[in-house]
Amino acid sequence: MIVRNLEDAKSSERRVDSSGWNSVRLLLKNDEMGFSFHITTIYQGATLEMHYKNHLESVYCISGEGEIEELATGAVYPIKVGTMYALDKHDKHIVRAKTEIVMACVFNPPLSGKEVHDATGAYPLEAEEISD
Ligand code: 9YT
Repeated sequence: MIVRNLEDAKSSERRVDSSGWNSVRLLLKNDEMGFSFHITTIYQGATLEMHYKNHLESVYCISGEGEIEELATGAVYPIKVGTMYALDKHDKHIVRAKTEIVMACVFNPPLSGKEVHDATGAYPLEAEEISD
């Protein structure tokens, strides 16, 4: 069994900081679950364009408010507490955070640890591992 606590993980290597967001990676590839599980905070006012070409992601909004735009269609969906979105077609998208947003995120295949977005808004398939 694997048991971890978000508050402990926040002050460990599991916390990754990037422009407009941070991600605390509670489960990673080396946990051998077949997915990774993160608690992501997007800062108020952030606009993030992403395109996970190598991963599928589902996201659940725990707190905060914003919107997601599906770039292929121009459709805009509100994000509020209880909203789930799944990027089942590796959908290119923009998240806009009206307030700070806290989200639970699952990635398949799992992230290794230290990934941040590249110039195309994607994560690489392989990255440096966190090994605690
Ligand atoms: C909502 C979103 O995808 N933000 C970027 C961070 C990502 N979810 C992660 O690495 O946890």
